[in-house]
Order: sequence, then structure tokens, then C-alpha cells
Amino acid sequence: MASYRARRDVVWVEPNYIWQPLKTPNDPSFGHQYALSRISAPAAWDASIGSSDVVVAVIDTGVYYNHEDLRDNMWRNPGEVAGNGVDDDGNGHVDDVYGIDALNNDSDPLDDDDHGTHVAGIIGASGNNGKGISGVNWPVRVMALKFSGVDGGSTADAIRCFNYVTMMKQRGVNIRATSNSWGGGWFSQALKDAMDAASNAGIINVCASGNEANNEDLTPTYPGSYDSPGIISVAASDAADNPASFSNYGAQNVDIAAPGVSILSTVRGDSSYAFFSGSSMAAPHVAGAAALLASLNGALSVADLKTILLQSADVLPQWAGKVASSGRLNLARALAGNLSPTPPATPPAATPPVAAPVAPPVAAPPGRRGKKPKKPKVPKKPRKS
Ligand SMILES: [Ca+2]
Ligand SMILES: [Ca+2]
Ligand SMILES: [Ca+2]
Ligand SMILES: [Ca+2]
Repeated sequence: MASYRARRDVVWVEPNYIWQPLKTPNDPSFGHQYALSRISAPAAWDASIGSSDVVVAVIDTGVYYNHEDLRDNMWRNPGEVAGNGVDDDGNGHVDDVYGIDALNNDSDPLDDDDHGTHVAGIIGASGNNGKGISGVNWPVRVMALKFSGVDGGSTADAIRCFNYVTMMKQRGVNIRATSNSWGGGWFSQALKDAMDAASNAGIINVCASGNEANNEDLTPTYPGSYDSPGIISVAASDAADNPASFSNYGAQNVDIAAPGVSILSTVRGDSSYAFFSGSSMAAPHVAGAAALLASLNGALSVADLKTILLQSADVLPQWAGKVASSGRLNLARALAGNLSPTPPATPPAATPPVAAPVAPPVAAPPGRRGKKPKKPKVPKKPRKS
């Protein structure tokens, strides 16, 4: 270029920079997915669109795994022959092809609600397949763990799902995240222990903060508010990045915000989609983000994933004092390793303001989190003593 620059008839010279178009998928309803643009997914997809080598466990009401936008991204147990009545891989579960159904004590986690199917689509509806929507990950593998029905589920069944996830991880399945869009008011040491075992095995547990508009630092609900390094608790933001009116928050007990208002995703039916709102819809954006990060760098630990996701959040004034990161998920910054130069100040260590009663494992039916737009479902919340 120097030779051009020396010419008298040349005013300026610059290299012909190659512009990379932001990667947008061809899914027809992508234009209705404001959330993906809000979290800078198209820029992130330039770095990675996800990987079928990464598994996310959806612990919820099950998944409608025949959906046109989910079936290609469902995890299938490679060691299990479907429908032969035999536990082919000897993991203690007969015909567990997609995961398990702890609620009904079988191995078919088909969704009979819609909630888990919606969560699954946010994480990993097939991107760029010309159908429906795109997940945070275009390819990924979704493992379906059903412990909740229309009326909620039990802590004991949630624990069985975590135990299955941890076992399969230890058997070599590359599970990197669980997505947990449920919660109740009681502390369960057994549930916390099961979740910590999963994170100790290399799985990050992403949890919805809840929909009671509560300060979780004052009235903690679980599992989001367990004091575990392997848990990320997620509040819901709206299309303008403001806190959703219903979302729980907490500068200590809630970590990050993600879109959770009027989110389009998959529901039961081979080609059905619907808009739901709730922190239930926020958490899977972060679980999906963890999977996307893991697809780019499989060596990231649970602690790495949490640090990167929190420190790459877009810090916003309306989230100051509301979540530990003071911001909303930004996928592109996370994948670029573009972390805040000064991490948000850690609030002074303090004992939780409310001592959590210890309940027997089966006593607290976790309520579900989030449903139709503008009418977030209020989950059943066990009364505290
Ligand atoms: Ca089996
Ligand atoms: Ca079998
Ligand atoms: Ca079943
Ligand atoms: Ca699609």
C-alpha cells in the first residue's frame, strides 16, 4: 500500500477489509426472537454455532422430542436399544433413550405440559434448518429429564434426575449444563448435595430466579439461591433490558439477567410454537450460553463458565443491585472472552438474612416457573415456618 500512498493522485489508501456478515439463521420465525439479538447471538455464532458433542440436561416437565425443531438435537443414549424392555447399557434404567421420567417411574420423558419443551427450544431448537426458530445453539444435544407434571414435581424426583445426569456424565456423556426452570421455598440439603455432585463432575447448574418479584437475598427460594459455586441463578429481562415485573432478583443470590418476556419457542406438537414469559425462559438462555461456550472450548471448567458468563454481561444501570453481575447476558462478549476489566464489586460477605429451614427431601414440591405472556404463572410456594 505504501506505493499507492506515495502517489500524488491518491488521497488515501486503506486495506480492503473483509466484513464478516453477522451469522443469521434461515429459520422463518427468527425475526420474532428479539432475545437472540438482544444477547448478541448472531455475533457469537460467528465464533461458534454450537456442537452436537455438547449435551444440556433439561430438568423439567419432559420434552416433546418428536418436534420438527427438536428431534435432530435430542440426545439419544448410544448404549440403549429402544423399546426392547432391556437395560442394555446396565445403568439401572430400562430403555432410557432420551433420559428418564422420574415423575412416572419410566424411561420416557415425553412432555405432557409444554414447559420443558419450551425450555428445550430456547437452548437448542435446530438453527438454520428452515423451520420454526433457532435455539441459542444451532446444533446441541438435549437430554430430557422429567420430574414435574402440570402440578409440579417433588424434590426427591428432582434429585433422581440429577443423579442420572451425574451418572451419565461419569459414564462419558459430555453433559456440560443443566437447565432448571423451577423452584420452591424450602431448603433441601439433599437436593443441594445432588446438584453439587453434578457440578463437581463438570456440569454447571443454571436455575431460574423465580417469578414472585421477590428479593432473593431476603426471601431465598431454591435451588437458585443455594450457595453453590456451580449454580447460576438467572433473572428475567424484557425486550428493553429492564427487569421483568415478575422477576425475582438479588445482588447476592441472583447472578445475571437474560430475556424472559414474550419468548418464542417450541411447544408440544410436531410444528407448534408459542410465546411464554417467566424466569423459566431466562434460565435456558444462560444454559444455552454455557453450552455454546463449551462448544468453543471444551476445557472450560464449571468455574470458568460461570466467571465468563457473569463477567461478560452487559452491565446496565437498571440491573445494578439486582443481580451480582449487574447485567444481562451477552453471548458475543462471552465467546470473545471480552470480560469486564473490573469485575463487579463483590458484596460484603454476610449470612443469609433469613435462615432457611431444613425440610425433608420430599416435602417441597417445586412449583413451575413461568407460562403465558403477561401472565407469568405464580409457582406454588410452600409456606415458610
Ligand atoms: Ca439403560
Ligand atoms: Ca433397551
Ligand atoms: Ca413417561
Ligand atoms: Ca429451526
